[in-house]
Amino acid sequence: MFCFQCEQTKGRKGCTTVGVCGKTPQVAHLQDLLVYILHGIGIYGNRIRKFGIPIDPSISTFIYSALFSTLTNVNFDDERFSGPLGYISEALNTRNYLRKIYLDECTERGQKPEVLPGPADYDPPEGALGSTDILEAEGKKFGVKGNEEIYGADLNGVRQMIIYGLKGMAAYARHADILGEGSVEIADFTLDILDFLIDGPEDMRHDLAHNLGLALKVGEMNLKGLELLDKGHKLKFGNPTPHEVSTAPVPGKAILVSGHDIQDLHKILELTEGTEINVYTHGELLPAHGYPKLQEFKHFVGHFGGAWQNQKFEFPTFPGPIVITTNCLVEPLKSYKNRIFTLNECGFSGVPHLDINKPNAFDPVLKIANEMRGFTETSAKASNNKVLTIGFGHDAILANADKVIEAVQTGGLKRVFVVGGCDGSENKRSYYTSIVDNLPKETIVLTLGCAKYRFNSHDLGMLGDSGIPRLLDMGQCNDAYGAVVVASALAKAFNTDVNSLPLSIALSWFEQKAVAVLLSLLHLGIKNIRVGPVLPAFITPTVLDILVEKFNIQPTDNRHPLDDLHLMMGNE
Ligand code: FSO
Ligand code: SF4
Repeated sequence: MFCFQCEQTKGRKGCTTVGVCGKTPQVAHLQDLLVYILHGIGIYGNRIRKFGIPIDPSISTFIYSALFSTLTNVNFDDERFSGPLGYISEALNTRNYLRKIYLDECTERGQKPEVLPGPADYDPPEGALGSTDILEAEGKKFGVKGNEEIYGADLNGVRQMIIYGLKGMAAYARHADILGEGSVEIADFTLDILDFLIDGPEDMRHDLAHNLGLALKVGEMNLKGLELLDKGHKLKFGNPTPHEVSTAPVPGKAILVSGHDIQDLHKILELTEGTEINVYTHGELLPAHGYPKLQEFKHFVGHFGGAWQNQKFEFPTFPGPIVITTNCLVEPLKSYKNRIFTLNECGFSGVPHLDINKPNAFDPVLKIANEMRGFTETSAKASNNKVLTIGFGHDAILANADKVIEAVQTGGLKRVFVVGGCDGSENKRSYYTSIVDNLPKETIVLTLGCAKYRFNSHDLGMLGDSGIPRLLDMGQCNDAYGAVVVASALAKAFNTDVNSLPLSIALSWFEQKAVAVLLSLLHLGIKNIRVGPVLPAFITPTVLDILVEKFNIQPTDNRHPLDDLHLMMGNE
């Protein structure tokens, strides 16, 4: 196996024997095979689309879902890829379905079908479907390293960045889709790019600048997806408002819900309403407490735990079943493997996978919740009790725009910081905490994503007498869209561009959604972004030089946060 798609990749080069995340070589090869076949779907889908034949939205839903399943910390279950009803089998069926439409249309038009490359006609050997061993062996043919031989390290790195950005974009598009906010433009773009990477004109495929441009285009499409997701959340669950969330458990039976999917959480709240079971959020679901529709549930009582990487310490102490709606999932310990469940694209061998939209599918979770003691008076009292203030979406912040503008004009607000993204276990991530903890009092911080757990309980107080808290939790990593809206609104108010605002961004990255968000920011032309804790292994020194020259990207690796803070405060 060779995988270098996330920040924690082994030795900053690539995971080659087993993933640092726990991904097995089997799953890594199956995922490589799946992505290869998805290119075949792109090749035919793109041609059909260009014929003017509408493509059923279920095709893009499947592509997003399949790409999502290959993100870091999502699906570790080989059978979900290789099984008779697994992703690979469905990808082949989808590719064959589109191939038939293409060939039929060529016949109809009296046109000779094109001779198309690899994944357009690839078929695994007879009897392979359902066999992890055979499909794994097939996947070995289509890994990252093979591409490197063809394209060289620099170009291959950019091509992989396009794929990883596409994976992140697909994850967000999938969330938006579920909320009824699908986009034909994003779906078409996905087909186009999957097609281009294999069958685009050779000179363009080998052109570094062209590929960098495509990576920014992924960022542009991702931004559209984030906007749709923001819209979908608001239409369905109301506009987030500032809200205090308790981490003090309530005595009684309990279910913990983790991941990003607010729709699933809402469903779980409906399924548990009227029972004696309380529902808690974990990880990236904390922001769900800010939505009015979810606040209506009396048994939606609080939040438990911190960022994803602490699961193994925190989950054993949660006295009820745990439901993982999306990433980040890490290998469950024995102590809670019998009470953890996955939904959607998530999976882990031996962990029950549920479709909560099917009648009674959620019963096993309810059963365990009822059988377990839940929080007792004593265990509730012994817990780490904090109050976290959340719900500062872009509308809530812009409702105070006049105060922010006044504070800038009077010198009460010297700089706005955006510090957020993903968390992880490396010590180097304390960079972000140091930045936040040492900010001058004439600053505010917008934060989002699970990176905020490093400082979201720190008391930064208020911005002078403006009534605005200095630490504003905008929500999930996808709410990076909100930060863009706020920055654009401020730029407009001050009749300038985002790069001329007193604004600094420090992005903490971990997986492919963060790659997509970074590409979105670069697509907007935003400069001077700090990125850490270490740079992606797929960005070579040559490509980094280009990004530094164009965007003045600043790796935080080996930088002292206080030196950086000094620079960010206008001393660059
Ligand atoms: Fe974090 Fe995980 Fe939200 Fe990521 S929980 S690391 S960028 O999946 O998506 O911020
Ligand atoms: Fe390694 Fe990250 Fe790939 Fe897992 S997802 S195998 S940790 S590079």
